[in-house]
Amino acid sequence: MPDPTQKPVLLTGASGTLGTMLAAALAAKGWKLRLTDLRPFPGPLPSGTSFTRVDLADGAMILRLAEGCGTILHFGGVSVEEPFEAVYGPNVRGLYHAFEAARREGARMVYASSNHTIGFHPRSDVLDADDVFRPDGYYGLSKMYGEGMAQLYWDKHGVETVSLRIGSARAEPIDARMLVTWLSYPDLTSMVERAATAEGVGHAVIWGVSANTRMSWWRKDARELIGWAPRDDAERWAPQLEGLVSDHQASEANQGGSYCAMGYSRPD
Ligand code: 15L
Repeated sequence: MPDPTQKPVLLTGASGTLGTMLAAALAAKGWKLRLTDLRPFPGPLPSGTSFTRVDLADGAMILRLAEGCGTILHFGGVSVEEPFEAVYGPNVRGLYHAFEAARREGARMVYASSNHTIGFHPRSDVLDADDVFRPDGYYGLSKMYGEGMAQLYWDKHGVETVSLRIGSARAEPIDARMLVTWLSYPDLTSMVERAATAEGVGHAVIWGVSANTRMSWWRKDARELIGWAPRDDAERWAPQLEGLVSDHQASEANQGGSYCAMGYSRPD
């Protein structure tokens, strides 16, 4: 794989919470980062990086920005549940622009997918990464489409992608569900590093979750293939978070939590 300290890496969604964190962490490791987002970058740019403000809707600009890149970290687009029309442009059309750029450059793609692709699985299910999708909203559905796009671009064009099915990536967990789903920033960073640099991944899917004591929902994935092992554990927050649950049945019964309850109208 191209060395990210030698060959430029495009990071979409660079102004978001995860993008900002990754920009700083990867720049500190000497990665040659080209940052992009629709929104301005919040704060000073990490040293050695450049930033270009671009809408993912602008396919020509995305292609131009990706010129010469060996890796694309695709963290751009809508990152929470929103109405269909709001999700569609960035997460389907914009996604296509990012994958087309990867195809044109022969670049490795690291794709920020989400646990909301499988959110309607009950919490009693133990899932492997190739188990059936059960999206819990339009956002999760778009991430499922993204994983499908990754598979298509591998099978048809030989573009390699690691899809990171991220749980709850935050500085700290904030409710009882996140004692299971939390992904620490250091674990996210090491996962992105391995996903960008591991050889021979084809299209690989990884559960993006820390080594949480309570992580009993997600099992087999391609972590050994990319050589990634998380280290952090949400358990130290258990005393204050255990009781922090919602009063919505669909939210507490299913892995996607509150996303399952949004707009819920099933007459149970
Ligand atoms: C996600 O995919 C979202 O981007 C994030 O905002 C959280 O809601 C997270 O999932 C989660 O499931 O906790």
